[in-house]
Amino acid sequence: MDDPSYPVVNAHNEWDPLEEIIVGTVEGALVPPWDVILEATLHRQDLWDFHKQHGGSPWPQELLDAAQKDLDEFICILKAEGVTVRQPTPYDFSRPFATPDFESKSSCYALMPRDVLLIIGDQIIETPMGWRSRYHETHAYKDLCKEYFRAGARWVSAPRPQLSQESYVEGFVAPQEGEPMRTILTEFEPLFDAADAIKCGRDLFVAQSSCCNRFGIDWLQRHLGPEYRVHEIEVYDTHPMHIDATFYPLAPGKLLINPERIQRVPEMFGKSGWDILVCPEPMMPESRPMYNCSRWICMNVLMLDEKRVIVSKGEDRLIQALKGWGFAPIPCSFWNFSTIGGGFHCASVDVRRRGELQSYF
Ligand code: ABU
Repeated sequence: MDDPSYPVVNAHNEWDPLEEIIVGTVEGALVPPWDVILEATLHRQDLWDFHKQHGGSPWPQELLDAAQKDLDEFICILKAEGVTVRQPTPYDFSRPFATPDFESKSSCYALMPRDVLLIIGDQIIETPMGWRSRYHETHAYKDLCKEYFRAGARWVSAPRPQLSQESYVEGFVAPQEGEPMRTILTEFEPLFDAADAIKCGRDLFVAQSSCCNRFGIDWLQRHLGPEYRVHEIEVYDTHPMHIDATFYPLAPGKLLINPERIQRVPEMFGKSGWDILVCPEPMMPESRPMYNCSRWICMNVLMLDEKRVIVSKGEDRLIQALKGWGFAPIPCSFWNFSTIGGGFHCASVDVRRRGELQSYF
């Protein structure tokens, strides 16, 4: 950073020029231990058995090696594009733990900082995550948070959830395709992952999911105060988890949407002249096992500025579409990382983008 007077943490949207980012790590990653919430998040039921059998153990080495190779390429591109890359502190995720309300065989990983830390302006918010096995995941980021705090950032934690049985709908069964949308969370306490929200200056867009309830959205709005408007987006997803493969403002006036999950774009976009960019059908083969997300993870790109966008190699339809929409795509191999984790947006959290808080509506 050239200018020492500039905030060390500063992120108001998804597209201001990116200067510093935290990228997750494959090191120590474990298969998430089986928990009721996995039934609500995993799109493919045939993968439940894998989690039931291997949950709490390291991912097979060949999957980890392949994911590491993708992550190395991602980091290499970021650095070559002038972005400072930070990574979490190594943490032993294998230790079992218990609270008065639940027990977990282990933690999971620090693959996806986007879920754990919500950065709004100069503020880092540790989020009240809904997965019991991710309860202590924030520990892998504490060193970075302390460093950013000492350098001037604000740093808070949302109310620590209890994640007792009262947080989850008893006997929950995820809807079949075409059935009305429902989610596993009750309104017992505020819950959300950082990736359930997406930033667009003074406006934030959030969708209820298997990690985010209405109470969490209300908490976020009240915490951020009247400077911000938190909008709940209606999505259709039988296994909803996060908004960043569903509804993604890529640049001023350009909103990328998942055509299967978004039936109605809020009027404010049309009224303000935004282009609605419909994500083409993913190209990842359907046969590829996806242990943590869906093929729509192709939408989970990362903007380096209003033009440059890191996008998965192999997603040629999306790459062509992005070019046609005026972007400059930078392809990076990522299907192997996505197999056990998520996309570029999931695998990172932008710490500093050069820009000011403004309204785009
Ligand atoms: N951030 C993860 C998105 C998961 C999915 O929609 O496939």
